[in-house]
Amino acid sequence: MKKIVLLRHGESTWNQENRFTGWTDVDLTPTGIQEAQSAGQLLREHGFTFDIAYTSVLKRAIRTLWIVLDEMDQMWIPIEHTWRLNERHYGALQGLNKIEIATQYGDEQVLIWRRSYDVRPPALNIDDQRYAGADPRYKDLARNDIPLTECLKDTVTRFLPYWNTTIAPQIQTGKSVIIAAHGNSLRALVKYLDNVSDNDILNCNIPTGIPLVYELDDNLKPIRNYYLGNPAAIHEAMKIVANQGKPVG
Ligand code: DG2
Repeated sequence: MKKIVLLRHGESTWNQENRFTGWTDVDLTPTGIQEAQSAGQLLREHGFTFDIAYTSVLKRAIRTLWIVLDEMDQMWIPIEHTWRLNERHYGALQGLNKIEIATQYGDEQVLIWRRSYDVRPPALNIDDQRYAGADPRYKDLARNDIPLTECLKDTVTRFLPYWNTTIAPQIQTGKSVIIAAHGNSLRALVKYLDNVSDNDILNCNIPTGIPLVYELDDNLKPIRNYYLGNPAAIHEAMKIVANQGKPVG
């Protein structure tokens, strides 16, 4: 039996401000740092050790991974960064407040933009300052690979080749893997691993900073998955994520 750990970064400044983040490179809040520390402690207490780590090129995920590995005294393991694990690109919504957008467009529309499988949020214009084309970390990408917006399906399409060619073979050879990434790039992986239907993935909300363990058979088919930590607190954390796009009152 093989085990992998998926971890959404700890709370970011834009999670705290309830803004659509996507490819914007915001950092962790003090709460996010604490969440990452607790995740590392939990993993250590449960006897996890890792051979290799994968993360995005966004600092909220990278820093979370550093903190976790520091808590585990495993900072020496190789870390691979890939844009393919970046958060789903939120297009022209990036930077906007989720509640304000829900007040303007209705919470149904926001739910569709946040959680539907194949509906893209409004796209950025190529001359928008938020367009990632001029960012040096993406300089080797083909222009078509730099998104103007993405739905979850697009995120699955860009992430799966990396899973198939890079991460899965490492797991197959017996390496113990942690993936520190984002709410929606991890939903893309969960959808693939568990073969979740396009409809059911709407209800999947991944909380910040709580390790999600997958036990896999030799063909990397899931046997079971579970979060580490207090079930009531985890349930509450998922509810908080789900409600981020709902107007108050
Ligand atoms: C959040 C997810 O991404 O937001 O892009 O706003 O995981 O990097 O904080 P993350 C964002 P929701 O899809 O849950 O609204």
